Amino acid sequence: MRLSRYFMPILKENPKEAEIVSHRLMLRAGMIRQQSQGIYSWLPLGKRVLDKVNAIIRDEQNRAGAIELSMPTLQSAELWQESGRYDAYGKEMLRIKDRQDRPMLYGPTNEEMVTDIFRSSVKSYKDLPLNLYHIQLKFRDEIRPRFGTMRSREFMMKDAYSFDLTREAAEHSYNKMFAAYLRTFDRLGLRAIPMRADTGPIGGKLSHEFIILADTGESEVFCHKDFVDFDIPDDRTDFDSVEGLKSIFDKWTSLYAATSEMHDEAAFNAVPEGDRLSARGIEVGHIFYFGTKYSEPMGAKVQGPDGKEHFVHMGSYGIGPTRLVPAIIEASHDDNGIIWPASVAPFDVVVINMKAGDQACDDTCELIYAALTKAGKDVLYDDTDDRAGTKFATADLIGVPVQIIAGPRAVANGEVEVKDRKTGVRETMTIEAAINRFVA
Ligand code: P5A
Repeated sequence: MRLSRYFMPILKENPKEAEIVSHRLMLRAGMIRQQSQGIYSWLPLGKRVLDKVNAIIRDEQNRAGAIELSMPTLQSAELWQESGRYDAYGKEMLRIKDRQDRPMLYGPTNEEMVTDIFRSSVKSYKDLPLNLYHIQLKFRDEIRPRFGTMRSREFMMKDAYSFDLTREAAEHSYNKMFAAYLRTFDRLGLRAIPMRADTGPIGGKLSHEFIILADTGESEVFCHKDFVDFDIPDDRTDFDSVEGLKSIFDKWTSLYAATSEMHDEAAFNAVPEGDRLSARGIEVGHIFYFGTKYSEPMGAKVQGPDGKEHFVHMGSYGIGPTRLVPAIIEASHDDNGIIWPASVAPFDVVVINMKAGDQACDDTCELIYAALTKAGKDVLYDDTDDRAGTKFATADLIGVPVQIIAGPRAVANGEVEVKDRKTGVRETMTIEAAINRFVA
């Protein structure tokens, strides 16, 4: 992508409305734009990051056996009247009437709709287990939308829904998502700790919030500090192994970890003082087991091996991609801007032409740009005629992991500078060596 032809509206000044660093940097880097309170457009740079986050989420959902579909954002009120949540959900639900005066709503979550899909076509235990998910926009009329896309009214969610014949089978489905979440957040460069949490309007008695420790987090959390160094299930994890997944779940729930709503002061005080971590955190995911809460009132049942009908046991599993992007920034930035983990960076490398219009600089940059693009890298080429200082500041602000800098003096020697955004270390090397770093 040539910067001269891209759309990346950088802000020079710090936006006054932004209270936390991720919101400030997302606005300054031209990643998002607020359209109305708590409702955002994702501009091209932001969209690239969001897409990469979603690709990792999708990959790990698929690995764990979940199957992707797509459900609508607008839902009929009737389904919610069946489950009893239409009245219970309260003011957070945006209620709409269509031209026939039929009550509709912009979905805050999809338990009812997916239960309706399930009951219409699954009739036998032989079709279980089943886990259906999608990545889709939701709307919650939050009383205090804030911090940009961290807590917005319209936001994206990956929501998965599992169906099983028995409670034991449903626990295995829960453990699959539990392990998939640990892997997902790790691949996003984050350390997320599962904590016992309040189930709120989704319901049920068992749930875990996945929390990233951050001073700017909205949740108050308490946990054993060993969680910070626990091993993540690797890519040989067998998602069909009941014992294997149970042992991952048992290990990751063996020590104290709870959000403030579920906090048990006495149990926390039993943790040796030096091991106690009391901090603030960002909830980036939340998984639930709620048994037959929706299947019973909505009549979602299957025939079991005993020939009898059984209401299915369900769970639901949410991740917030539009919250994850600012959460990653909260965890990874410096005074100059964002530092993206390579897995979600909007571009793999930025090529900076320090003297656009100078033949040697132009030729060198074009050569590098073409070679890296051909190698399948996402390359941003700063071919604008801005001052070198402005270009460096922009490259640091948008946080691309590697910068290749081509200035007249180095280029005259057949060389460029390669800068690592995270460490700030700069190395001079031949043009060929710079290319080979990515191609080899
Ligand atoms: C689980 C999937 C649910 O809605 N139903 C379907 C269950 N869970 S949840 O905890 O309420 O939300 C899941 C995740 O969505 C993100 N999230 C938000 N992100 C940005 N702005 C918001 N207002 C917002 N509300 C929820 C969080 O990451 C949450 O863990």
